[in-house]
Amino acid sequence: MTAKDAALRTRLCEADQGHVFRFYDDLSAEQRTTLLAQLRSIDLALVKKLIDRHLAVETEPHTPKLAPAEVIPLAADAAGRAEAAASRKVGEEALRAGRLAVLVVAGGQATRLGYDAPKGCFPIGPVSGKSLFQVHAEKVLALSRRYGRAVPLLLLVSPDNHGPTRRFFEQHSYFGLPAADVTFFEQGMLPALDRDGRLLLAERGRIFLSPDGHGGVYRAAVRSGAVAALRKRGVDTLFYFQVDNPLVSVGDPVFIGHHLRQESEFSLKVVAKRDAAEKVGVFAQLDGRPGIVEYSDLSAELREARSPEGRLVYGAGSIAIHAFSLAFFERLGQGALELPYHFARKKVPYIDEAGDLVNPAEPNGVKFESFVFDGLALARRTMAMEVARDEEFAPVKNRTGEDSPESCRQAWSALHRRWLAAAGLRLRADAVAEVGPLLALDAEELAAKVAAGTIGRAWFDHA
Ligand code: UD2
Repeated sequence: MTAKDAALRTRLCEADQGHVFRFYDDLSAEQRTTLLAQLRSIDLALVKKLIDRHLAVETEPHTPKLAPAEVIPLAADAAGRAEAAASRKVGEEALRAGRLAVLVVAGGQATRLGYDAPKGCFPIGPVSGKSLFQVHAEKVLALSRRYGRAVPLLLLVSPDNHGPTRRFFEQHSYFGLPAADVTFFEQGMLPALDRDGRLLLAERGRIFLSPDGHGGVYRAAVRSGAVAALRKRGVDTLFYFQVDNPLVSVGDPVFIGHHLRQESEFSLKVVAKRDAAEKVGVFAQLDGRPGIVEYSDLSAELREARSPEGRLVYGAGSIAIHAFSLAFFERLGQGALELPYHFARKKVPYIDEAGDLVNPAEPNGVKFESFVFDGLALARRTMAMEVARDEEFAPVKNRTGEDSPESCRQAWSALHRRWLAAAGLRLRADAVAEVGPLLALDAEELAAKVAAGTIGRAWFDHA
């Protein structure tokens, strides 16, 4: 052991974590290197804070006082449409000036979908079978062509899926994007702790670590140098979304325009919840600050509460599409503002004192995560805008049923059938539709291309 490693061991022993070296002498050289690297990556001061705040005292989680929050409604009337048009102009100017970058969070484990590769590799296009990554990348490419400026694409990955994600992009020549405009950066990992606050060993020479939640995106973006690189090329605004939603309108200029005109630091899109039980966080005022209350944290009474007109009082469902000012990202990522950690008790398989693997029947460990949306409470100004679910949100989360590949493809095909119909093209009643992003990013672009004869009617008029 080098002097540095010995010092690391001393620090761990002092933090009452010396047990992680119990099997050290029996490990191979390679296993020792892996274990030491893992241990070096663990922020012991943070672990101590998590123990002090969440384990040492049996506190009830704080239940914030809720009130509905202000949301820009769907632009249904003339005034709304005029505001949207004014914002579109501002958003388009920002795109033309190269001020926007796109950020996709793709570090999650896709457990519910039960898919082995990174979720972004999942084939989803209803006609083309394109992967989620391809659809997102092509939208970025189409955006850069439309506004005549390169749009950098950033992907948050985890140490576990970084390699396969990067390889997937390489194998597909970055889906037409310049490789220099695509950046992968890794989120942090956090250990799970047992009830006494001790690190759990997944193997004799390996600590159990899991991704630190999408709230880790701020720190990871700053630490990796990605934020500094964006600033250098003149980017000051980030468009953020989750890898699992192929309907996202990437870089939506109306949204970006509202965000910029309101001088918001953190903006979000919401949809009317499908029903009280839908598993999306709800945008609301929490203890007087804007925030999102996660579906699992909303009491049944508040979840079901309805206004006299019959609308859900807490019905502004977050679809995890955000805009950020880069300056806010920097402040959070540099640690000037601190996000809270959420914790969950889980069954974590571990190696016991005798060196045997135990598969616990009851939760034995606590996992910690931070959430990107907890940044809302820390932003100086925020903006929320309602959008139509059937135009912008069809996530792939579960294997079957709601929010599954099948429901996603159906929503996608239905949307693109409407685009085609609005452009005056007729499809057979049972035909599945998909308009590639490089052909058209929205209904207006499609209609304009059809009107200009760029897209032949002959393709379609065979009903
Ligand atoms: C998320 C939101 C929910 C709603 C919904 C919309 C949370 C806690 N809840 O629910 O309120 O907006 O999405 O679809 O976010 N990820 C990482 N690193 C991590 C964890 C997650 O990059 O450590 C990414 C993951 O790859 C995915 C996204 O974050 O793109 C969402 O993660 P999820 O699928 O766990 O969140 P979900 O569906 O429970």
